[in-house]
Amino acid sequence: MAKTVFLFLLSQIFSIQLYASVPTPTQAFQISSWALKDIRFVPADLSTASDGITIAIIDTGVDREHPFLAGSLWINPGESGLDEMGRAKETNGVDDDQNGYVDDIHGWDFVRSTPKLSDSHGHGTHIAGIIHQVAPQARLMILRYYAPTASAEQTIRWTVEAIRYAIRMNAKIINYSGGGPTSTEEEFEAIREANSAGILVVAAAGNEGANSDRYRYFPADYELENILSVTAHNQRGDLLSTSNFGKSTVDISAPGEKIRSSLPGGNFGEMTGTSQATAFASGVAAQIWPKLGLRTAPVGLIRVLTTSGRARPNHYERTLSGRSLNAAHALKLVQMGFQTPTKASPLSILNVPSQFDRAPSSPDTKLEQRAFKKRLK
Ligand SMILES: [Ca+2]
Ligand SMILES: [Ca+2]
Repeated sequence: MAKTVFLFLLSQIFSIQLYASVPTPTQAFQISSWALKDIRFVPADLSTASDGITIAIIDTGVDREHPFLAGSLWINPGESGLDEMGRAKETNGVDDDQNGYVDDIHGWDFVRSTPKLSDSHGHGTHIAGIIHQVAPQARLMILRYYAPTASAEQTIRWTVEAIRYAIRMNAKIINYSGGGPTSTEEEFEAIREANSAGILVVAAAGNEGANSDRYRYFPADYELENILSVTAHNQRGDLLSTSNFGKSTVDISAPGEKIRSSLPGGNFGEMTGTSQATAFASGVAAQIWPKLGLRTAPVGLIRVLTTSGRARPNHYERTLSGRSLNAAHALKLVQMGFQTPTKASPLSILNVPSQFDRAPSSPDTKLEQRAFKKRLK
C-alpha cells in the first residue's frame, strides 16, 4: 500500500509538470512530427469523408472555439435544425431527441450538467487535437467526466454516465485518457455493454511507471475484449519511465513524450504521458475501422492494430504485443484481407476482476480522492 501511495504522489507531481508546459500560440500548429513519423501516419483520404465515425472523448471538456478543432465536433442530429416553432433545437431548452439531455448538440458536461462545453483544465482539448490531426474525418463527441475537486465515487459515476451516453448516441470509439486504481462493477458493466454495441474503448495504461500485471489500473485493465490498453514511448522507442507496462495487461505502445497539440484559448503546447499515446491509437483506429468494415467487432480491430504494430524488442517483456502503433502497416494488413470476427464473442468477459467477488470495503476517502486526481493521464 505504501508503494501505491508513493505512486499516486509521483503521478500527481508529474501531471502538474505536464500542465505547466508552455503553450506557444505564435507557432503554426503541427502535431509533433516525430510522433506522426513514428506511427507511420497515413494522411486521410478525403474522398472517403463518409468514413467519418464518431469518437467519444471522455475527458475534461474542450475549447469548442479552438480554430484547429473547427468543424471536428460531432453534431447530434436530434438536437440540430429547427423545431416546430422555428427555433434552433440546439438552444430551445427542449430535449428534442428525448435522450435525457437538453440541447446536447456536441455532447455533455456531466460535471456541470450542461451542454455548454468548455475546458478549464486543458487535457481534453489536447487529446481532441491529436485525434483530429490523425483522423480529421472523425466526429468528436465531447463528454466531460472530470473535476479536480470531485470524489472518486462521483468521478466514476460521471464516467459511467458518459459511457452510457456514448452507447446511446452511437459513438463507435471511446477515448479514455484517464484512470485510477479503483474499479467498480458499474463501470465494468457499462464497458461490457459498449462491447455488445460494437464500441471500441481505447484506454490509457497510466503514468505510475508500474507493472499493471501487479498493480491494476482502470478502466484500461478490466478484462474485457473491447479495451485497447495503450502505453507510451519516446522518440528513441523506449517506454517512458513513468508509463505503466504489463506483459498481460498492456496491449501496445504509441508516442507519448512531449507531444504538441491544441490547448484552450486557441493555444498549442506539449504534454507527456499515456494519455497522448491513447489519442494516437484512437485516431488510427478511426482510420482503419471503416476500411476493415464497421461491422467488424472491436476485438477484431484490436487484433489488426496489435498484429500490424512495429516490433519493439525492448517492449517484449513489457507489453502483450511487444509492438508499437503503425498506421501504414495496419492499413496494408486490412488491404491484404486480414480475417477478423464480425461479432463480439458471446463470452466477452475474459476474466471477472477478482475484487468483484469480495464485499465492498469502506474506501479510504482521502486516498481515493488523491488517486482520482490522477484519473487524468
Ligand atoms: Ca437531447
Ligand atoms: Ca433542444
